[in-house]
Amino acid sequence: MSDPDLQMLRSRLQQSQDLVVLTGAGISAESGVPTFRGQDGLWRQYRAVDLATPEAFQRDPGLVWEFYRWRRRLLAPLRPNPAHLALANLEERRHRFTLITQNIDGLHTLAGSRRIIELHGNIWHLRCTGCGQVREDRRLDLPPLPTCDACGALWRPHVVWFGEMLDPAVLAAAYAAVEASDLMLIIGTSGLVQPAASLGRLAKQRGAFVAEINLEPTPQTDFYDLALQGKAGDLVPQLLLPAR
Ligand code: BV8
Ligand code: ZN
Repeated sequence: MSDPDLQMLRSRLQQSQDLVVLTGAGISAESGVPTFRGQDGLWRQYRAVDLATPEAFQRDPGLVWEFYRWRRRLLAPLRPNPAHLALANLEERRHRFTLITQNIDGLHTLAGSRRIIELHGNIWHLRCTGCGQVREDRRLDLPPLPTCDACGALWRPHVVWFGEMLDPAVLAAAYAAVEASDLMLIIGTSGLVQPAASLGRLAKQRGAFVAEINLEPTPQTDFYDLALQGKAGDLVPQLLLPAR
């Protein structure tokens, strides 16, 4: 990535009116969170795409809870990295900015971001399969099959599994932000999971300038205006933080 690209994108950011940012697992990689498809990929150990499904939970809720308890324990000591922090800092300076994330790790919230659309939910939130109540629960010693104290039914992670619809209100908010944007940054996502992967093209169709930040090209790169190759922890602060 040439510096002129970075400078050009920095000035576009300063001129833009409505910014939307979409993040994926790559923005949390430098915090120590395993990505889904990397060498230490989450899918490797667990074939997570077979476990993050309603069928797997129906078939063996204990195994699915074992997977999520393992991920919660892994995430608990991890902290936001400079990319998360730069986005939180930007939110303080820009009100017409929407952060959309595919990540369920909660690191954007920990970094201080408040206006976040969590497309796939949050691993620290539980939802009751009986009465539907949702609550935040950060305990690392959840029982093997946690049950709701109100109705006795099983809790499940309040995340969107493969084959499940996204919350329509969440999705509508994401579409609205993308359709209103004149600039979209897509950071650290392989662009393989739908419907998140189509948001960049939607922004492009609506006339926004779309830039991707990733270690490498993705199947979506050719549809975008610019691809900056490098680590999110390096590039995002250089892009977003006010010139010193
Ligand atoms: C839906 C929460 C309608 C759970 C997640 C067949 C049957 C059923 C469904 C489908 C099907 N075929 C297709 C589908 C649709 C399916 C889908 O897209 N499947 C894929 C696998 C093809 N989608 C769904 O099911 C969605 N719902 O469509 O509903 C419907 C209903 C019924 C039937 C059909 C359709 C729901 C999808 C949500 C799934 N839940 N997460 C949990 O995590 O436990 S998805 C999960 O995986 C993440 O949230 C994220 O979205 C995705 C992983 O992608 P990335 O974030 O991009 O991470 P990845 O590791 O892939 O890439 C990391 C990137 O970062 C890489 O590019 C790397 O180069 C880069 N990187 C690494 N380090 C750095 C970096 N970049 C910068 N700096 C670094 N340091
Ligand atoms: Zn309940």
